[in-house]
Amino acid sequence: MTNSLRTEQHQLIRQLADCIESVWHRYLDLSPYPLPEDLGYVEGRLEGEKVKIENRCYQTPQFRKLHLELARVGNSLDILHCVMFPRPNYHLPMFGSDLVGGRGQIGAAIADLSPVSRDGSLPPGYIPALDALPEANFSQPRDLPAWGDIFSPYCLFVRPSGEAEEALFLSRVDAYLSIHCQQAIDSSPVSPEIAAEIMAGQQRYCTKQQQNDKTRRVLEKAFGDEWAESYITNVLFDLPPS
Ligand code: BLA
Repeated sequence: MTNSLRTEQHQLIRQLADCIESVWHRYLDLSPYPLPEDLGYVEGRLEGEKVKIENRCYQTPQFRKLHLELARVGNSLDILHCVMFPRPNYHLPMFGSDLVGGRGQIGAAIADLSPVSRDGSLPPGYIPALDALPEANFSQPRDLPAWGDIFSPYCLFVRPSGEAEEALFLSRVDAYLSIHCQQAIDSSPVSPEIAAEIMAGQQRYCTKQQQNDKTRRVLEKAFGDEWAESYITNVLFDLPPS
C-alpha cells in the first residue's frame, strides 16, 4: 500500500497512523496478513463523492491481525480505524481506535484497551501501567453509545479542541500502544479453557462494534448494503476461525 491517502488527511490522522506503525515496528515481529479478496485498496462513491479506503494489515506471534485503515469520503470526511486482534490463546485486551473528522476538525477521537475476560477486567499488568500515566483532561468529552459497554474505564472518547488537545490525545494513545505491545511480548499462552473464555470476549467485542450504525451508514451509502455487511463482518470486526 502506498501512503497516498495519509498525506491528504487531517494532521491528527496522519500523526496517529505514523505513531501506530512506528510502535508496531519497534516492539513486534511483523509478518504480512493477507486480506480477503485483495481489499487492500477500495474505491466507491457516496452521494457523488469518491470514497477511498486504504488498508494495512500484519500478524505477529501474539496478534492474529493488526489492522490499520485510512478512509476518505470526498473532501469532507477523513477516517482512521485501527484494531489489534490478539490470538485468543493470549490473555490480551483489544486495542481499538477510531478518528472521524471533516473540514479541518476531528469530531470523534476514540481509543481504548478493551477487556475480553469473563469478569470484564484488564490483565493485571495493565492496571499499574495505565494508572501511572499523567492525567489527561479534555474540554469536550463525548458520551459513549449504548453498545459502548465493551470499553474499559481507560477509554478516551473526545472531540479534541485545538492543537494542544490533539497532541495530548496522540501522546496518550502512543502510551496505550507501547504498554500494550510491551505486555504482549512479555505474555505467555494460556490454557485452552481460558482461551475459550477470551474467544467469547472477542466475539462479544466484535458483535457490539458491528452495531455501530454510523460506520455502517457510510459504508452502505458508498458501496451498497451487502458489501457493507460483508466488509464489517469479514474485514473490520471478523473473528478467528475456531
Ligand atoms: C463514530 N464512526 C463514527 C462516526 C462515523 C464513523 C461517521 C460518527 C462520528 C461522530 O459521531 O462524530 C465511521 N468509522 C467509520 C467508518 C469506518 C470507521 C466508515 O472506522 C471504517 C471504514 N469504531 C471503530 C473502532 C472503535 C470505534 C475500532 O471502528 C473504537 C475502538 C468507535 N466510532 C466509534 C464510536 C463512535 C464512532 C464509539 C461514536 C458512535 C456514536 O456516537 O453513536
